[in-house]
Amino acid sequence: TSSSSSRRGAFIVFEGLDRCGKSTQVDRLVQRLDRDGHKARLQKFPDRTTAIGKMIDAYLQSKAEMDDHAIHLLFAANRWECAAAIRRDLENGITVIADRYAFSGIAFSAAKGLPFEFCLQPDTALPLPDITLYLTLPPAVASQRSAFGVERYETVAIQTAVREQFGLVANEVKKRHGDGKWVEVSAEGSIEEVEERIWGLLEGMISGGVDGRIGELWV
Ligand code: Z5A
Ligand code: MG
Repeated sequence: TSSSSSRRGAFIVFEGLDRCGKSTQVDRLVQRLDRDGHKARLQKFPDRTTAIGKMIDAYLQSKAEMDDHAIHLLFAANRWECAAAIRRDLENGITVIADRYAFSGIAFSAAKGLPFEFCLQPDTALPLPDITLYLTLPPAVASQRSAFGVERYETVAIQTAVREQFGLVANEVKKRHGDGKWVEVSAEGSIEEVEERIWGLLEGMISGGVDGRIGELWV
């Protein structure tokens, strides 16, 4: 019989286009788990608090220019500097919920024209999410939610190119790690409706914990 101590926390990633509601849903999920007395931690990517994160923040706000390859590597480096803490928390039974991850990194850089294989490489062997929820929203609904912000990438043309690349990223995840690792979830409806839809998908994995070692991305 598998004792509960052999089970680790689940690593759950939220991805999706701009304004589909990732941060809203991630916050609500962490609050729900806190209320239930379940140990959970939110990890935002980019993590703008680190030294590398501050460089990324300046780039996103167009306060700094950067070569496309260089900023791609910085986004990946920003994940690597958080990787050991994610692994440690999972092993200690803490559920880690990430707001964006390597898949955003690949989709945005590939949308700018960098070779797909180059984009995959720097995140190789990062902790593998147990599940990635890809929130989907028809562009017409997204445009009603709120105006685009002022950050780089927040235009219709870029978001359209990024959506296409997310499709290729999804195929790659399914091919290398199995169909269950990437799940599309409709982000249409009220915040509460989307929250319940997400909870239905995650409840078992979170409350039961996960068996087995933490995988490595693309390996
Ligand atoms: N980027 C990259 O290039 N490479 C990388 O490796 C990584 C990221 C990790 C910053 O990301 C940029 O970095 C991003 C990708 C790139 N560029 N773009 N685009 P970020 O995560 O910091 O971006 P953000 O500023 O948090 O925005 P967001 O993530 O795009 O939005 P969101 O989190 O998905 O949506 P939200 O903030 O939860 O909701 C948006 C609005 O809709 C808000 O007013 C909500 O109250 C409202 N909302 C939410 N849900 C609903 C429902 N159900 N109904 C109605 N209204 C709703
Ligand atoms: Mg967000």
